Amino acid sequence: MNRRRWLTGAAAGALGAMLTACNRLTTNAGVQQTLARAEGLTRRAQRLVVDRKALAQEFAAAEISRDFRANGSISPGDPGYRALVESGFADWRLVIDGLVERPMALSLAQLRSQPARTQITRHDCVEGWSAIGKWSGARLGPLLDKAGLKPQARYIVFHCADTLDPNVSPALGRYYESIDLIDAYHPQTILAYDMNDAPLAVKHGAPLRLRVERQLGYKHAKYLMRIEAVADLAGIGGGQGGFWEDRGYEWYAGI
Ligand SMILES: Nc1nc2c(c(=O)[nH]1)N[C@H]1C(S)=C(S)[C@@H](COP(=O)(O)O)O[C@H]1N2
Ligand SMILES: [Mo]
Repeated sequence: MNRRRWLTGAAAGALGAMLTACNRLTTNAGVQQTLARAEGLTRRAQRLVVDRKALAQEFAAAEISRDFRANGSISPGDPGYRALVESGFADWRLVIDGLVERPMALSLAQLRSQPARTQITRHDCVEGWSAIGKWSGARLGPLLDKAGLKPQARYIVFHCADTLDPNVSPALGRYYESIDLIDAYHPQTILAYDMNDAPLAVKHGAPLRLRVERQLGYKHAKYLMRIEAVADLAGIGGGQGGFWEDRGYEWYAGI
């Protein structure tokens, strides 16, 4: 039976592999019969989601890196951000808007009183380095439930304060990222305000950064200002779902 092979493809998480496996499946007469049954479809769809819901590995306190490298923007010069740093982020608010029933603007104190999670995880950057850190933050899922996603919402976009590429228009030069709802509701997806038991340092994205532990480093947007629920990613930045995606990186950077 090809079911085992199909599952191997799903576990690999590579869309290409899955599509290949699916094509192999749909040309098999026996499997075609199974697929014709709604139950079979549901089980396969479920299997896909279950794989995406698996937890990233967590580590012991003793394994936390002594020197967690900072990368990309480490001291944004954007005047709006500088002003926020000067005031100790007193005036900073996280806006949650777009396709939500109840748009919100949350202070750091309000975020700290939301359902939270602490986790020690490994950050993997495509540039070839990794580091283990301890992160505490508000779980994104419950926050989105509070805002009330509209049925058309399919992606969550993270708008950041920093301009990483000053040589293009602000819309293209500012950092941003996006994830789908499976990752948004993943239990380890948090808006982190603490790193290694201390408030997030500027170089690591103060006052708030995303941790989306099943994906590579560039998805973990720092300097969060606004979270927007959208139906599609066209029309945001360069349209590919993120600053680096607009420059050729994969949108789904699963690990
Ligand atoms: N706003 C913003 N977020 C960002 C970046 C950035 O330049 N700006 N760099 C990304 C990359 S490539 C990595 S590896 C991590 C680095 O996080 P760190 O500085 O805490 O190590 O942040 C990601 N998020
Ligand atoms: Mo990175």
